[in-house]
Amino acid sequence: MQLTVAQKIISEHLVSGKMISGEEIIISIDQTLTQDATGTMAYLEFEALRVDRVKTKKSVAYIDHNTLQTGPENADDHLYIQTVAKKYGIYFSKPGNGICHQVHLERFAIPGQTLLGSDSHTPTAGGMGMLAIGAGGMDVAVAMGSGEYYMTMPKSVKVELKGQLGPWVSAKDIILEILKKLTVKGGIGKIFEYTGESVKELSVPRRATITNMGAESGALTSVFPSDEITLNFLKAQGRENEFSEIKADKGAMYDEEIEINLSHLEPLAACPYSPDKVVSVSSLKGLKVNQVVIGSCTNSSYIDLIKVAKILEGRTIAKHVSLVIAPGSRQVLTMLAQEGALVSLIVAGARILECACGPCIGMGQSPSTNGVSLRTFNRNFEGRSGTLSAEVYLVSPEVAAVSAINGYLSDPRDLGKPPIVKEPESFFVNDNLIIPPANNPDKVKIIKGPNIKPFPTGKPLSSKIQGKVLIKVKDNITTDHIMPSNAKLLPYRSNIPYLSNYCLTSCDKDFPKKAKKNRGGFIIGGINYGQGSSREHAALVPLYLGIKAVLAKSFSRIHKANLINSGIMPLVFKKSEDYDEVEEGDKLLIEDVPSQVKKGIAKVKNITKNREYEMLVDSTLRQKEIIIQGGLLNLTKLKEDAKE
Ligand code: MIC
Ligand code: SF4
Repeated sequence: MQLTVAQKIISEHLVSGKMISGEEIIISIDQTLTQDATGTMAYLEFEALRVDRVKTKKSVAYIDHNTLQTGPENADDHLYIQTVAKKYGIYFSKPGNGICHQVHLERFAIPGQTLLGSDSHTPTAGGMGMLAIGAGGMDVAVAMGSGEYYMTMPKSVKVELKGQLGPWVSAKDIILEILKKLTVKGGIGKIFEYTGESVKELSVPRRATITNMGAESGALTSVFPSDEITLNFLKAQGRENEFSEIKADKGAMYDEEIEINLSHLEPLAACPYSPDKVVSVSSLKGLKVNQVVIGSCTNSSYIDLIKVAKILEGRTIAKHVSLVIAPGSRQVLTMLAQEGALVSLIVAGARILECACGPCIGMGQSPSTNGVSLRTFNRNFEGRSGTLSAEVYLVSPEVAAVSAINGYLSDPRDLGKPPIVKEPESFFVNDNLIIPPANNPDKVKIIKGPNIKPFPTGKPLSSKIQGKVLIKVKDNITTDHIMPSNAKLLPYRSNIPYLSNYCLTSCDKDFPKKAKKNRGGFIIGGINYGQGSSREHAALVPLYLGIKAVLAKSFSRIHKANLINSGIMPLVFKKSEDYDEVEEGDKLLIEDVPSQVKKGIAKVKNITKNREYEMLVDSTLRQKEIIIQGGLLNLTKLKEDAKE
């Protein structure tokens, strides 16, 4: 049988199930990654599983999100993660070493292997021919403990790349074009597989820009073949022995096909407040910008920043612009320094930040009130920058650099010929900030600071559930709405009671008060509820507030899994008119809950309006079992107890 790249990797890792789209399968997981903002919770959950050592080939814990350290909380989390990593067999990437996805691509990603990461941009490693999937912390904890992951077999979409990119048009414009076509929900249940004559024109970091931001379409993941380009990158990283070739078979079958002619593309920008609100840069030409930020796991590789340095060389940024640059890894920063490019950046007026997520997750550098900020990132959701009224546009590093010089959004093609830049033949390799696990785990003591609070766990489903509708929200609500992340809140990622005071406050500032007063209730959502981040806090915090179910038109993949893993029911409106009818304050009642969940259809009574809604429990058999037991941890413990 002829297979696609993803089908080849899945078939080699298939533990059980049939490779038919929509079917639940179990795959073995070779590698996991965590970052610190989701990692503390993931490791608390891992500890609760009572496993001695991770079962994966390689697990890595990164510190990259929470690096501002305005109090002891961040550093306490780092210490907890470092000690857990040492004890349980996990490599630890110290703060300053770089953003998890960039460092993973450089030092750990292996073609043909599987990677599960507690961050939605884990698909970055798909640029290396890996099957790399983002998930909630609990799923990653279970994968570390068992070496396995349950998932729904996706549909495969062939993305055929043809033609050549024009001058000043980049990999970022390819993925922006795809998002424009498909929107932020167009990838749900799918995997994008890149093929075509132009794939060979894209280096691994450029491929990784595309697979990274493919996450914004809601796709399970995106993958490139592993070919001579992959081999060259691995050679340059001193890891050629980890190469293997993986290409789709001729005649492999895809469920859908898209064709992108690269020569038709132009520089693009995503407008506030969604990565799919894409227009041409030329149509926005002249928009005055206050801030330009270059960095994030999408666009902070060596090739991106060396290009920026060449553009800025000998020039000065506009008087009213603040230019901020956060290199993706210490490897990138060191090479910029060695080659003198760092001097060009500094002299032009750039503010250099440490190698971390930084402004991408609102950890500093919030724009001014109503400020216009151009960013090379992947997300521009409302408020994510830390300034609610700021307007964030997502662009390529080329557009960002040229606009920083001009002070207004500029089409770089007006500048004449682009600088010539090449991928290096060898990267600077120094892994001294990656700490291997201990050989004598029994001697390692885990250190938990006072801000690390126990996480809430769900209760097995009771037969009757009732409560009020506490909030009704619109389509495409992101996890940034549900559980905001910024410099003030990120230090509390291991403190659910504290975070609960901010849940959904950007939609209704009184939501936490209402939830506490009513001892929980229901949330009503529109289409694609919970898109964006993998943070399971967006489920654990509602659980803490007593939320019993979220009734929505549809859910994003990771958030839905996080709700189920915490024991909250995600229910889907069978008729969208019912969404229109239900209002905040309505009293809802669900009876015979466990048996309705098993059947897959739940009748929800709206007592206030004297109406009944049919809701789908659109979940696999295993997920239904998890809901009935009140969360994945309860189910896992139950199964373990049954074994003993
Ligand atoms: C993000 O880009 O939104 C984050 C911050 O990396 C999240 C993870 C988190 O919330 O900690 C993600 O993408 O999963
Ligand atoms: Fe970090 Fe931003 Fe990438 Fe998320 S999207 S991992 S916050 S750099």
